[in-house]
Amino acid sequence: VRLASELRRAIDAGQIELYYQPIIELASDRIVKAEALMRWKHPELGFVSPATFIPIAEDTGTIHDLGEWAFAQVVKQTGQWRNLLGPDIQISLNVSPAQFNTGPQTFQRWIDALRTAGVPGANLVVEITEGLLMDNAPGIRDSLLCFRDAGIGVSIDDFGTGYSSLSYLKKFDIDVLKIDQSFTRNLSPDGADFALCEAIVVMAHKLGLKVVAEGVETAEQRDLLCQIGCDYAQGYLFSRAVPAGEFEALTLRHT
Ligand code: G
Ligand code: G
Ligand code: MN
Ligand code: NA
Repeated sequence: VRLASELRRAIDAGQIELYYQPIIELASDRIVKAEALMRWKHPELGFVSPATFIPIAEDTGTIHDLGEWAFAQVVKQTGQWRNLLGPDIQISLNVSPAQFNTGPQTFQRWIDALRTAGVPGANLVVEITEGLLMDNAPGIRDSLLCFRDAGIGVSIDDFGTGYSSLSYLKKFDIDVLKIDQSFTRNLSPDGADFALCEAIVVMAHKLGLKVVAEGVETAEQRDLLCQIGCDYAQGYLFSRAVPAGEFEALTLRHT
């Protein structure tokens, strides 16, 4: 209860910050994208994990304010990074299922805001989870069409861990699959997870999708992912999520 009411004020109090975790293109070894991840610096509790406060925000409705705040930050930041890091930089933003409840109007507003800021849709990727696509609400389909028309990428987070069927891959216009860290963690050349990763990459490429492997922590995991043609990797091997200034410095140094 206490966290819930404090979270409502945390945005205005400047306690929420967006960190950015680099996403590396495996073929070129370059930082070409980043995932924006929220951090809450609580005055007494210290750092509160989004794994704790996002579910609270979803239950209490604060997710709408948090989501709008994060989007606005990302637009501003992406506009600056287009100039500084290159016009092809892509920033991905996690969007909760609850943010789809209001239908495509929310995202139509986002598209207007991008246009006003002079940031092309192609610089933004929306990360959603498989569960959202199992919901047959027509608003979801319309929202995804809205993203597609604006050139905004759509990425499936935690791919392979949900209870969903694969049929949504042909029903919706998806651009990227993010292989969940639970598959990446124990990659070994003769293990089941390696076979699963390879199958995901083959399937994705046949469907015209790109693949990001999450939770890449070792050079061996990276090499195995390269071997099966995985497109991108994200994880502690490259960097944790870092403040915007650090991401900028890291990217300028790395490329
Ligand atoms: O970084 P990590 O502890 O950084 O994040 C935990 C989870 O919290 C992520 O997997 C992600 O699903 C969620 N999360 C982080 N930032 C955001 C955000 O801005 N919006 C939403 N909806 N979820 C987020
Ligand atoms: O959006 P998503 O639910 O996938 O958030 C990714 C989560 O995974 C975040 O909490 C992030 O901090 C965490 N993470 C990112 N890279 C690594 C990694 O290499 N190893 C581990 N164990 N966790 C990671
Ligand atoms: Mn994510
Ligand atoms: Na994930």
